Amino acid sequence: MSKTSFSRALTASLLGLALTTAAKADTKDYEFQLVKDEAKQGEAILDVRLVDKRTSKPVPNAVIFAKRIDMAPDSMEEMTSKIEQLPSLEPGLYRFKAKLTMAGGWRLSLGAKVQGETGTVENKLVFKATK
Ligand SMILES: [Cu+2]
Repeated sequence: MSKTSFSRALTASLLGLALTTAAKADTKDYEFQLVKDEAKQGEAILDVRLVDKRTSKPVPNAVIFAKRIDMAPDSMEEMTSKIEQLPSLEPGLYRFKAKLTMAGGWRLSLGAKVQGETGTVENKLVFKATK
């Protein structure tokens, strides 16, 4: 192989690699992030953003199929509470109403389907309930 055809082959394979990477989004490219990592004890509204980590852009219209709240950060994984999803007020922002029955560390676990992606996004978010 001559030097030019080698470099041409290399360029072609790198280009192919770049195209495959760009076309294939993974659910690992998405992440839920809490807007605030503190909430008042009692009835609380939790705002969570879903972002595409590659672009930092918000991701709207994800379907949240699993949600759970518990006190795992304070070694009370069995201490769960009620949580319900509220209508979104802003694209890419997901709202939940939860009853934080005790001050301390809480964990919000979410499972979601993103439009156009196979697989699921699953994140565990930790925050604090204050008195
Ligand atoms: Cu507790």
